[in-house]
Amino acid sequence: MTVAPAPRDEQLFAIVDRERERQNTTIQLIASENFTSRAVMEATGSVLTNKYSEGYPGKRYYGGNYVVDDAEELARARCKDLFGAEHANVQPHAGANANLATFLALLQPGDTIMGMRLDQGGHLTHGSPVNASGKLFKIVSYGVREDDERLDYDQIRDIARAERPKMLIAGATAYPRLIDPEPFREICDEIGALFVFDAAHIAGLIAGGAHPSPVPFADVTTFTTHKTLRGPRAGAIVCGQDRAAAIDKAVFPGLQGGPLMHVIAAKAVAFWEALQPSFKDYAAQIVVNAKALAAALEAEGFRLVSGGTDNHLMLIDLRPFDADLTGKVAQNVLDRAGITLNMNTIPNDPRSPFVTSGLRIGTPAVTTAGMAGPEMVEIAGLIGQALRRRDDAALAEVREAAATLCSKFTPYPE
Ligand code: DSN
Repeated sequence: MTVAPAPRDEQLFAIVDRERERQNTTIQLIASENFTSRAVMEATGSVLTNKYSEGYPGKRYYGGNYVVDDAEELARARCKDLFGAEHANVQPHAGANANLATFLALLQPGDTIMGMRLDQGGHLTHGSPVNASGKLFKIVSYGVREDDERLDYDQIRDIARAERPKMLIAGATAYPRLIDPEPFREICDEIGALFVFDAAHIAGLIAGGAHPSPVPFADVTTFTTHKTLRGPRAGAIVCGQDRAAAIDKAVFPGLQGGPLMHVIAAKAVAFWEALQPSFKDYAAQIVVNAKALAAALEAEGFRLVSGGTDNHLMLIDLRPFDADLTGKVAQNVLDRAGITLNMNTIPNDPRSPFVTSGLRIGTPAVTTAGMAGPEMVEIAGLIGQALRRRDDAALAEVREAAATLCSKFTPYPE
């Protein structure tokens, strides 16, 4: 007996079509998003989604893994090649899992972790009290210098000397400047701490040679594959052979169950794409575009946290532009104007994280779409226009201009 094919789920696929339309016709400026290639989506939507493969290549708990083993081996080999690492674990479902697995591999509950504070640009998984990291470990944190809103390595060293954490984490979600891995390594060597670099946001900039690689300096480097790296929504870990067994054991069976083989296959595709010479140009262009957008936003009257950017993102402090305009209102206004970005706290923000005084803006997706300098100036102008006027007529005008711009740089025309 054969099973009759199910009728197409029109309801769900109409939603997918609407989302593709949204991505094609509005400007995507969320710093942690990108447009993956068709090949990445093909792998993610492949028959590999059907396979259970708990374990690692050659050591699985189920039969029939001799094919998907090749996919995971390929992903691991390409990941090692891309980052110049001795070992890669490509199974983490997300950056958060990659971080938690790293902590479980190298620490005992109650040990002290030192990371960047969430409200200064850090990440939830670096010790926020509402996250498992903050519940399982003792957390001490560092932030940015008050005057120039940049990391101060002397200040980080002073805190580390006083607090003697077992692990020091570098990496951020809302820090627009270069993070130098070398001083972190020196601090860790001085106090005998482990050094973990969370490269979630900048993995693509590192892979493309636009930012220094932490891999030779860090004990463990974690990252996501879907931000600047432009792969599927997932995470990965690279480290030296000395940490390989502990990391692998912590990911499985320590934290996760069956790996998502279709996503691992898509990671293999993304690593291959990032190994192509053209990815270097892409990574460099992300930064060129970010600098152009930052300069144009300043010309529109916005204050940028730290005065600009060295990477793929910038933070606007809205207060000098309009003291009453919150990040929350600005995000909603821009959504209505066809410009997608997110509200974000700025360092020492007087407002709550649900309201905020800032906006985070990133260039990975618009760069993938093919936009460059002139488009960055146009986008800054549209943001300025929408946030200055905010009435229905103005937002309709901006939305139309955004759609016209996107029609020349459509990510998924087919
Ligand atoms: N949600 C990610 C970001 O937007 O930066 C971090 O996990």
